[in-house]
Amino acid sequence: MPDTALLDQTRSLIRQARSIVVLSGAGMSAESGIATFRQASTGLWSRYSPQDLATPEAWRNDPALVWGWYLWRMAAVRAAQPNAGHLALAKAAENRPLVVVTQNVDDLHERAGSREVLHLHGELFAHRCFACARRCSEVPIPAVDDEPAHVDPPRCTHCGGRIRPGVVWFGENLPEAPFRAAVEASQSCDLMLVVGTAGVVHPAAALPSLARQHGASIVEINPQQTELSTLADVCLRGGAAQVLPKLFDASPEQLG
Ligand code: BV8
Ligand code: ZN
Repeated sequence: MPDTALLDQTRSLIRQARSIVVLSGAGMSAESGIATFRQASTGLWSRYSPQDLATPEAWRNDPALVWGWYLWRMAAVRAAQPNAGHLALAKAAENRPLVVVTQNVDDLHERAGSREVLHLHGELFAHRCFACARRCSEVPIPAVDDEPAHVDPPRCTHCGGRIRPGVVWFGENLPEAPFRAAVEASQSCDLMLVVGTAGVVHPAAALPSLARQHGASIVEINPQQTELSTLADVCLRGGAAQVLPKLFDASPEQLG
């Protein structure tokens, strides 16, 4: 847990802030039991690197393997609960302007009650047709297991095209509206909390320096040092579920 002086310094930045942006990455969901993007996945999926599977080439190459991987992740997210970090952010947004900009494709921020969530890399449950882009609401999600099952993606009822995960793969453009809103929020906030990201995936990783160029203070919340640490005014070395409640929930005497 970070030292009290750094927690106090961050709490006073929060008190003074007119608008706060929280940029979250895979580490935000780690304490909900969701493997982070670069942590080797558990079980038999560990022989696949997410970087290789989260691409249009992998999909064209073996859509059943990629769809099986996403089904496994959908089942894991369905079985997970928002953690104390997600809940602290949702509560904090009730009485101050706070926007969550997330690189994550899970729905844990929303399930914790966050209402303003900008998904830069799409959403795990927003399946759409690869051919005609029509949304597809429900797909059968099997129970969680480690088997990297090859599952043929369902077909679009409208055009017969394959249904794909509603996420942004490497080499694909980010969705315009959420990214534009994230850029605007980063340019106008006076505090950005960077939570649980290694800061290597662009253009999301450029948002903290954009915020800093526009005068924002930057606080990193991560047990490890990252590419973004040198940019931060304060580095809180701890887990999101431990640190965020301390920043928003606790009264000063509870800071221990
Ligand atoms: C694009 C959806 C235009 C899929 C994901 C500029 C420079 C360099 C490269 C590029 C560039 N511009 C574009 C690129 C290429 C590429 C890129 O950035 N490559 C990188 C790898 C070098 N970017 C793109 O392709 C993007 N598209 O720019 O379009 C374009 C078009 C064509 C050609 C060029 C440009 C699209 C990127 C989106 C990819 N999709 N996700 C899916 O999920 O399956 S990204 C994926 O990585 C996840 O969304 C994840 O959120 C994200 C970022 O990773 P992190 O969140 O940082 O997770 P990671 O595991 O790495 O780190 C976890 C961190 O948590 C660690 O620091 C750890 O210490 C910490 N942690 C652990 N436990 C905790 C914790 N923190 C707090 N509490 C804890 N308990
Ligand atoms: Zn279709």
